[in-house]
Amino acid sequence: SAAVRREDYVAPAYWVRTVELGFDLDPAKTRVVNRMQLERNDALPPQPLRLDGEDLDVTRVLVNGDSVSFRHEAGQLVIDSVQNLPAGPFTLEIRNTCAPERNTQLSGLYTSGGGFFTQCEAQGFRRITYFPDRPDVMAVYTVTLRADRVRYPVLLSNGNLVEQAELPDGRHLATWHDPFPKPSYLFALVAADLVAREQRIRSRSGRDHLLQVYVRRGDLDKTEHAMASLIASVVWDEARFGLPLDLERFMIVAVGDFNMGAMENKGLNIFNTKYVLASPATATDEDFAGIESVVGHEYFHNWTGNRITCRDWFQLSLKEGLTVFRDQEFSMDMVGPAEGPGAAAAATARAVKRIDDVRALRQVQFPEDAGSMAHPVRPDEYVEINNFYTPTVYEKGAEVVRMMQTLVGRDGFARGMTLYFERHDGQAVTCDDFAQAIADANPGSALAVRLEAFKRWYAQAGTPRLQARGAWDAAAGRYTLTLQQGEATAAGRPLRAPMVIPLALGLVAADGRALPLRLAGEDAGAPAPLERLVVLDARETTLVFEGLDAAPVPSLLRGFSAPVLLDDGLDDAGLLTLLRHDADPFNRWEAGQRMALARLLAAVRAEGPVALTLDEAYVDAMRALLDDASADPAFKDRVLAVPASAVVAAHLSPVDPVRIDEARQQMNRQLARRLHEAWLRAWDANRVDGPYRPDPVSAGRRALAGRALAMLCLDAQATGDTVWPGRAYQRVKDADNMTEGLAALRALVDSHAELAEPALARFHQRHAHEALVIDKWFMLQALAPERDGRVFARAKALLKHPDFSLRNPNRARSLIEALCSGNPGAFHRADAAGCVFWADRVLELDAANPQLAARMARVMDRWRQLAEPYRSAAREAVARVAAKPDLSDDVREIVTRALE
Ligand code: HT7
Ligand code: ZN
Repeated sequence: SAAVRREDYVAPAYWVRTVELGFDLDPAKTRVVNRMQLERNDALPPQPLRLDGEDLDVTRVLVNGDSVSFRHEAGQLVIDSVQNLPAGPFTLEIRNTCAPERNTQLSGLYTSGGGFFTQCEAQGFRRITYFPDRPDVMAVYTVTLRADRVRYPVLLSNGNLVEQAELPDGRHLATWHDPFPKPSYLFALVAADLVAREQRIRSRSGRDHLLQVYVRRGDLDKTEHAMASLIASVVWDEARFGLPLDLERFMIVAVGDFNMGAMENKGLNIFNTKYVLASPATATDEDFAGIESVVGHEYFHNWTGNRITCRDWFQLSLKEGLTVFRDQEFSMDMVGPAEGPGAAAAATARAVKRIDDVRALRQVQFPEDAGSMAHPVRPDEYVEINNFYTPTVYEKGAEVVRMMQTLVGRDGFARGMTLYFERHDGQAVTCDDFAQAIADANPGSALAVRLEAFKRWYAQAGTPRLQARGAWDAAAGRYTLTLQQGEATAAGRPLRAPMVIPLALGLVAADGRALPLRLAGEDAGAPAPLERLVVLDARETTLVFEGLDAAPVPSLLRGFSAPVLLDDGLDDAGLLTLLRHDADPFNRWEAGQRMALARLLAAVRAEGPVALTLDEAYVDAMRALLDDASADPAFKDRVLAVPASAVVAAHLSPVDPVRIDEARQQMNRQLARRLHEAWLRAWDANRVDGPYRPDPVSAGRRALAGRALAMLCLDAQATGDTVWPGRAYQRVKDADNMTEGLAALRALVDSHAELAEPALARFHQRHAHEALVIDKWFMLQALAPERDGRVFARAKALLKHPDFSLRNPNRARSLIEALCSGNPGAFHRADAAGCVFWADRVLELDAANPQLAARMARVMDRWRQLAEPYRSAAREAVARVAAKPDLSDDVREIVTRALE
């Protein structure tokens, strides 16, 4: 289909005020009766009524009780006669059927594990019934579900349960009413054989609520953490933003077949099982953290997304960027407070959360911004909206909101949120409306005075580059810092105008002192701060600091205060100063990563075979940190992680993924060898005793112990030692929690130990009935560092494993996505076999589930930047996919953009 453009927005020609939906649920043929109260939008001239519909059979259309004629045009059902009706309300009744069991796209109404589930965002409601399926049409829904009582004992929809009854034919019914007007994408129903964990809570405001987490029988013991996360989310949103739960009942339902992580349907969130089910035996620390954050994210949407929704899909970041920001803040506050007592103690743990978020941004969003799918946070056009649920809209969008908070302060931002709800509660609005509310609540702030320029963050694609160079005048005690904005990374889309960049900075002396930041012209007698926020809004800014008694090392972009690529030109000496002394833990981590990156880049860029030799300065610095008993274990773990391939690739042109992988592996092997004694000490010092708890302190210790074990096994592979692989194998057998068991298995698999095979077999046997654990088993093998083509061959062979299925999105991702996008060193091959594998899978998937296929297709976004022979292999594979005549719009948009 043709592209939809943001500038073409027009308000809907008809409003839908109420919807009564009746469902006779049957997997083969579900009957839907859809009775709507409509009104013409009298701001527009009278025109035919157009309703979206996809893969439906319509049986009857009645207007005010009378049959009317209709036609089908471009995926819509068109009724011409209503334009002759008076502008007042009229009733439209549509009867149609759909086939849930044949719905392999998992969009609309589908079956999974013997139950019925829905997914309506972005445009799935039109696959259930005919409707103006756009977010600015908000209606009040009443839904009646009828289904077999034994097979589907639980019948759920949005809002409150108003009626339940037995029917004579072995069926039963339930009627639900949602008093809040909502867009169709927030509609949901579930009919299945489920059980629920329940919890009654009383909120701060004194209202009682029932919280429920529905899962399949047998999974109830894995719902405690999801429920605890939900309760914490309710408490946090009320405390931090004054936003209470507005429903008597809030339900979460887990389903095994799901295209994404979860969905915020009003009062009835539907979740991928991956983000609900957790027990110490089946879920890792990372899974526990993921559940907390996704449960929070969907819950927070109740205000930012549901109460105030998007006017059109170009505004997606209005709800997604803001809600990611909110879930990041929630997870960080759960680690420890930002202000008041306990804040100092929590600072490093909070920084680790920020480090993890920034790592994710750099690994997925920065590459997106530099590839064929680069788009602004508020895109200008799309063919298939599902392709724009991207790291740019989500994670970069969250950075944009974070910058707003940085510019107006935490309290100012909370005031802005309050104003946003005062102005827009119950409406469908735009990103501009949000930014305006935050600015208007903070008149005179750094945001308000530059609002128009700041909004370029919504409009311009690409990651801005920022260059910083300093000049030190020892005699005058003066340091001059010149900051220049460069072109953004987005291919063919130069940065059109300078961005507003909040730059948090400090100056650090070689002896570790934080130097006072007195700008030229400021009162020399007044105390100067040790950290400042400078707002850059020009192509070039010069800052002059005076009164310094020592040469400073600039610590810029503290806490990653803006999503830019910073080039500060620091050498090893400067980076070592920051690594050791910076008051900002984020920049300490950054300095360590920059040192590692410089070594990787040098090895990859050098002529001839990759030969990386780590120097004493770097090894000593890493050893000192690893042995520093006062340093936080999670922080050490993050500093000692070798930068990801995507992060290295961002600095290279062309990109040779195999050389990058080789350099990374060599670096890991040398860290394993040269820090052997320190890894032994880290292993001993970070054992976690007592029952498993997923708190950040014990998770940090487990992370570092797991890294130590991996390093010791890697080194054992080089020295022929059998003790450490033996210990790891024992752990796979004995560990009482998945974090430690999986880390041990990974240590064996990643080091290509002989014991890897029996360990994999044991692990599989032990967890054969836990789908989410078997996903990990597939993923771990697909992500192993390549050696002589063995990892690729294994991944290919795993396609034929009886547990593998392309139909289940989690399983497909665990093997295909892990190999193709998570393991560039194994995927890119001189014989092009990886690209052939990719094209075959994308085509196979596209026939069943285009949304998922399109996500897999994104692997090739940056094929143009690849070095030969990988580039030609990739181009050929993309062209082969593009040449398929009946390709979905989803995949076609991705591959067409890749070839443009
Ligand atoms: N708002 C949701 C986004 C979404 C989605 C979820 C599940 C399956 C398909 C989907 N398409 C879009 C999830 C969120 O961001 O909270
Ligand atoms: Zn979301």
